[in-house]
Amino acid sequence: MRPISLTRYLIEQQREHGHLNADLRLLIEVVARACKAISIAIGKGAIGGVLGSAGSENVQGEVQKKLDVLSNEILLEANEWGGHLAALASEEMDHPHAIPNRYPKGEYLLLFDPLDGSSNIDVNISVGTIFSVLRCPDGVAEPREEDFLQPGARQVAAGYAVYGPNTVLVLTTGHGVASFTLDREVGSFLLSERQMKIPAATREFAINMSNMRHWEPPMRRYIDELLAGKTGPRGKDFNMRWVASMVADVHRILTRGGIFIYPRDAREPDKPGKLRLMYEANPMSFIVEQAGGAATNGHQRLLELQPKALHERVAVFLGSREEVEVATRYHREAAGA
Ligand code: AHM
Ligand code: MG
Repeated sequence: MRPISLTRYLIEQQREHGHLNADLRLLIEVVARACKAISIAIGKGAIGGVLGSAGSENVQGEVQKKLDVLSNEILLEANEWGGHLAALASEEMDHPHAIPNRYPKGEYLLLFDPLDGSSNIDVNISVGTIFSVLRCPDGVAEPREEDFLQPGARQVAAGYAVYGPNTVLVLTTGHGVASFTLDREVGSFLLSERQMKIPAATREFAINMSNMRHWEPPMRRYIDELLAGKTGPRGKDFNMRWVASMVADVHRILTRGGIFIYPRDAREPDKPGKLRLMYEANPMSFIVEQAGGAATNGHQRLLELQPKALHERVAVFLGSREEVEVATRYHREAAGA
């Protein structure tokens, strides 16, 4: 069978299901094209002069890598002029970015983490780009921060690119999850899986165990029970994986199941987690739910949370439904809910 390109897939979705309009299709194609450019830059590594620190800090006080800055610029430049966006926001920028007046404006808001897992760049381990698409509220011509603060359930599309041994784009527009692999010679993303599904049960978990001493009691209880294996309360052995690139960990879960957890912990008591609600948790939750999995903050469905700030952090439990349910139940019980 002839391969199906991302363009053809999107046009067929538009024709068959009518849930994609021309602007949303353009937006997805523009983001995919930017991901190709990022993939090429990453692929050059040391010989492209792209490794190492940029010598700057982002709004979260994290040191930016050269590739964080470059990926952000690639996504900005690609998305400014097409007329499909009302505004965009990035994990690497303090405030929303307005579309310059010389370009037409569209009805969508785009949010992205341009390069997720950046601690892995210099050691040649998979990193990724995560994006989320919302509709600009009616009647808003100059979107401000509050216009972005919509619950994840209102996303109209979300996706990620994982830059690993191959570059894969995973996409949902609310009708299941499809994946595309970059054909480097042809330069296009080709459909590799039409409907990704996360198995409900799993024997694999992903968490940074070095933070265990900072965890809350229900978190410890859940992991202690997994570690107890066959002779423990769960009655089966579990395996552990932690790439420290959320995109790569989530991609493994979409491929073969598992639970990914970045819980709240006592290191920074005023922050409810490490990962960002708008740039990481919401798009990944939308994808995971569309693939039959579940996603919570330990208490509530992530997609129902009302965001309070653009760079808000949140605890994340996502992946195979049965495990997310057990971990969430333990947290709810501990809270007396
Ligand atoms: P980043 O967006 O600054 O790269 O941070 C997010 C990353 C996730 O990809 C990953 O799951 C997590 O941070 C790893 O954190 P840790 O180094 O604490 O294990
Ligand atoms: Mg990130």
